[in-house]
Amino acid sequence: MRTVWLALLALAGLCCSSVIPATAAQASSPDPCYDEHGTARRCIPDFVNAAFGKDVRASSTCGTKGPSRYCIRGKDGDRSCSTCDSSDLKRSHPASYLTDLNNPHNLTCWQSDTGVRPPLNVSLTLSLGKKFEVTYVSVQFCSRRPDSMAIFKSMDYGKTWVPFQFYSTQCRKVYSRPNRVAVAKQNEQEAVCTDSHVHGADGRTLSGGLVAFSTLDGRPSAHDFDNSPVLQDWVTATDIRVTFSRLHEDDSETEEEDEEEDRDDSRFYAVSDLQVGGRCKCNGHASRCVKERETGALACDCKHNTAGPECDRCKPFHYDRPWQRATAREAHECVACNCNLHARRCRFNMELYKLSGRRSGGVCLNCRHNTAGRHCHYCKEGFYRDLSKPISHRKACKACDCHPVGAAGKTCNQTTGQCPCKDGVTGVTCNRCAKGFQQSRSPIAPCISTWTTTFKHLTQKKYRL
Ligand SMILES: [Ca+2]
Repeated sequence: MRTVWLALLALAGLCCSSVIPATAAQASSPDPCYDEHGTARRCIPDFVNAAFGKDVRASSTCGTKGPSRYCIRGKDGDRSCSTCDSSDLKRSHPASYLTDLNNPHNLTCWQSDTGVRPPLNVSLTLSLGKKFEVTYVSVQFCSRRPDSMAIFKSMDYGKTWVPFQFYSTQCRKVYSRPNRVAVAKQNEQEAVCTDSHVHGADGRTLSGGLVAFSTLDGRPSAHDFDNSPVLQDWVTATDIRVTFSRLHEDDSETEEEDEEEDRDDSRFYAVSDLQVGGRCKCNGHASRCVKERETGALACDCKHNTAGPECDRCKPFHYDRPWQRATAREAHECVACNCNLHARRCRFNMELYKLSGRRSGGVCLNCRHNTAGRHCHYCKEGFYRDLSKPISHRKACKACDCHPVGAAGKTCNQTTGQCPCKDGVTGVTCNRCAKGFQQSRSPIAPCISTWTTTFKHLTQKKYRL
């Protein structure tokens, strides 16, 4: 198990940056988010040590309030003492040593404060700058492993924290949790407590300074991660915090003969490397994360018509189907609304999407060029289709121009453009009298039958007679 971890850590150590520079070579290489036919497919950023080079906030660091003495016990049992001083580079143990390049031949270690009353509760807080999907968190100690420590994560940039994992020889006493409880399907998002950092599977006491927490280890849905929103959420973090709550108890037992002050000198935590192995979270829609030019913030280089820091929504005008995370089988790219080039905005409608058999749910907004409809696919009232032009043409819809007096309304036939004419009126726009009719002065009946007028004249004559 440990060998696997070491191999994993070594691998993560190789790729020491979470940002891959956009070089000319990369720009010309095929985009991993599309196959050779240009079809969208899932893509994910490289696996990195997301902690590398990032700032870590330590609640306690030795030598920051002036030089302080500390002692360590060697393998032969001898104590050797030194001074920690933050103003002296050779004697300082700053938090930046937690995430610098980890060279096994020249370990650089952060150290918590020593002194008469050293703090026993010490925390290390690391901001990843954006959401990551964390595979493991590892802590490599320079001192002995602490008796009790916990790993927390935040998904909202440090506003709220939830536990990832507890380690203690006294889980109930220190963290009020049972020791080594198996994770069931119902509580996959729960942190467990274990003494495995001290006691190996065979009951042996573990030596060496590495404590590594694998986020998916022992979680039932891990093999079906693609279809487990619970675990996708569980591994997501923007910040990581490691807290040490208890030193290793053996220290005090073996040092009973030492003076009180000497004991305090050796009561501190020291860590050479804090790693957060994982991938920049882009929901399968980006193959890399880049620093935004304006803000300097880390963000996914979103493809598949997605947008947002984690490609967690569809980009504007691509709301024809709902946003979805990509899976190994389906890229779930966002699709543009079909507005026949007449609208720049659209919205998603779930009812229409369901009615279409989950194919299309986009509704165009503010159709221009006198068009109307969900897809701006017909002419608005008072206009008709010019069939000599395609519907996407700017002049696909012509004004009806119905005659204000001759027509009975302003709306014409959508395909022929024929306006509704009053009795005796004719023409596409109802602008002239039909055969056998002549113009009158009445706006109600602008054309009257010539026969009627003759008859009227005759009768009038009759009456006069
Ligand atoms: Ca280091």
